[in-house]
Amino acid sequence: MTYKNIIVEEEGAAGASIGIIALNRPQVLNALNHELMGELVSALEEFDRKESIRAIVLTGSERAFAAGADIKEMSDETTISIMLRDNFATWDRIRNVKKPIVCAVSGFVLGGGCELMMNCDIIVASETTQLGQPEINIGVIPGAGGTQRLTRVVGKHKAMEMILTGKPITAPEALALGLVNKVVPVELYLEEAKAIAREIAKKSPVAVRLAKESVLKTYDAPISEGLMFERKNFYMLFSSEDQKEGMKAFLEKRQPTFSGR
Ligand code: CO8
Repeated sequence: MTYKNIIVEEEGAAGASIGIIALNRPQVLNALNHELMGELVSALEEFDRKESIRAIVLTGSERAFAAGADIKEMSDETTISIMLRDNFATWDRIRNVKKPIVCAVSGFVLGGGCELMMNCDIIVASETTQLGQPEINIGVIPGAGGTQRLTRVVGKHKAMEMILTGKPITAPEALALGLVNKVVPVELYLEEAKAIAREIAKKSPVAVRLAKESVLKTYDAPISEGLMFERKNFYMLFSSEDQKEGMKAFLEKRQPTFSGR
């Protein structure tokens, strides 16, 4: 299949290859629009079906893994339009990928970008990575699992700080919090992620599949309720003047004035 917003490759020995997907919208720092998300899920599911692929690497560019959901595309949504569009159905399909996904991040890992990263299984970050949930700066909240997954990984107080101030953290801070597995120099982060994927590719694919499924079972079982709760609140914010003002101000490159309505 040919894709417009991602680059898809396979590497390695026949029968035990790894699949590599790179997000590729450099002009907007890999902002996640509907088209990119659709392509990403198709590519992930294609690798999941293909027997010779044993592990998947998901990456972006050195400057940005992804700077979040596409604010331009989202800015005019209403509560009803965004709910009916149900983009999260696409995100839910990422959760159902059976093969391990090693995420190689660098540069900006923000908003939906951070949430996408947290859907992966093992994370390698470059030293230049900045990770955060800055949605509060544009009058909304994380909508693709950020309030739930970040809290589980880093704990309540750090999650509160990140989500309520919108300030990003550095790669070494993320490592200390257990949000990423490894931090390596920028020229090595993709290679390191591929090395981990190749290591997994040598194991029994059945054992790998059941191991991933088992870890996610404990991790995901009670999360579904939290995800629905967060989703409703995210939709509700598209009725607010602050969401309109926050996203408009971003697109007009000015500071927002929030009214609290
Ligand atoms: N959406 C759309 N365009 C973006 C985004 C984005 N998230 N981020 C950057 N861009 C665009 C900029 O508008 C700019 O475009 P142009 O050149 O046409 O003006 C280009 O990318 C380069 O960006 P900057 O000039 O701003 O680059 P800087 O290096 O000065 O700044 C930053 C980089 C700090 C990353 C800055 O771009 C920024 O703050 N971006 C927005 C970050 C953000 O708020 N992310 C959260 C978005 S909301 C979200 O993710 C909710 C997820 C919920 C799930 C939704 C599923 C539907």
